[in-house]
Amino acid sequence: MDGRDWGLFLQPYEQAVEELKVKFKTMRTELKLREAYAPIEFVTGRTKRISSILEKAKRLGVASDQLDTGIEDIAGIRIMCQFVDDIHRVAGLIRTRRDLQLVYEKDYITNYKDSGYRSYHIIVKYPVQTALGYKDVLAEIQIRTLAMNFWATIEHSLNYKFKESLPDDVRIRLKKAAEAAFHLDTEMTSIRQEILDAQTEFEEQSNVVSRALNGIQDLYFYNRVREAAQFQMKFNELFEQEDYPGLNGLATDIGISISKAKRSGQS
Ligand code: 0O2
Ligand code: 0O2
Repeated sequence: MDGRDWGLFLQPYEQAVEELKVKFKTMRTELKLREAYAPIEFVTGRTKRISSILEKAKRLGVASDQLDTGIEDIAGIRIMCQFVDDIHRVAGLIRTRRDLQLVYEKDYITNYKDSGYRSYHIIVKYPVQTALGYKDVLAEIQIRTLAMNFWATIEHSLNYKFKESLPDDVRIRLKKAAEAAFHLDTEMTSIRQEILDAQTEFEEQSNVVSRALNGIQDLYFYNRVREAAQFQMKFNELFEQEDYPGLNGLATDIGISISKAKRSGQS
């Protein structure tokens, strides 16, 4: 390991991180334009510190000439999402990309770590164009929610401070805090679902109202004045009672009357 030109060694990794950051930030911008909601909140990236590379190589028994295959997270990208569902959406989008190759995935959301750590990791092979030609580098993409990131950032800094010898009570409290962060994610997901359901219900209610009122209008057009007036009275009553299933039934009845009116108009 001695005498290695670290600047030269790290250069393709730095290039991979910069390029991947641009690509995922662009993915966020594009999805926001297309769908008004981006499953990506923000993207960060880093190359691993030399001391961390050496520590990890020692811990995993990776030889100094095998660092590029033995250490998978020298290039690291982090994608933060609002909701757990977004993580799976982003992972799906990464799987279909043609500018990188999937190596393997680690689902630390389902199989969270003993520490309480949760995130979805995807190891990819990414080709960078160097002055001397293409070079494949390994990169680790971590996808996590804002809550998972909040926990992991603080836990990482505490672990660093205590050099991995966290007092037991602190370890236990951190694990509990990880559960609390995940509970927050679950709660936010269910609140979001309720909002989406309320939006759908509101749209369905407005649709049923316009279906009934347009139908009544059509009956006047077919000169079914008495029928139209009766439907209008029934409509007013159901609308007053906010009886949407009733209004739905009424809209169907109105539709049947219109069909009959059309048929008798043709004969
Ligand atoms: P914007 O439009 O300013 O938000 P860089 O090379 O500066 O593009 P790098 O080196 O990854 O990116 O920087 P850093 O400091 O790691 O942060 C990356 C991006 O994530 C920055 O935005 C930060 O503003 C954003 N960011 C960091 N923490 C948070 C956070 O807690 N919430 C949100 N919403 N954003 C955060 P950009 O890329 O400079 O763009
Ligand atoms: P850095 O440079 O400080 O970000 P391992 O043998 O567990 O170290 P492995 O199997 O190679 O590692 O990779 P793993 O566990 O899939 O991913 C390692 C990275 O995931 C770590 O990078 C962290 O960024 C993150 N991570 C994994 N476990 C935890 C955890 O318990 N707490 C926090 N805060 N982050 C975790 P490094 O090695 O810390 O490097």
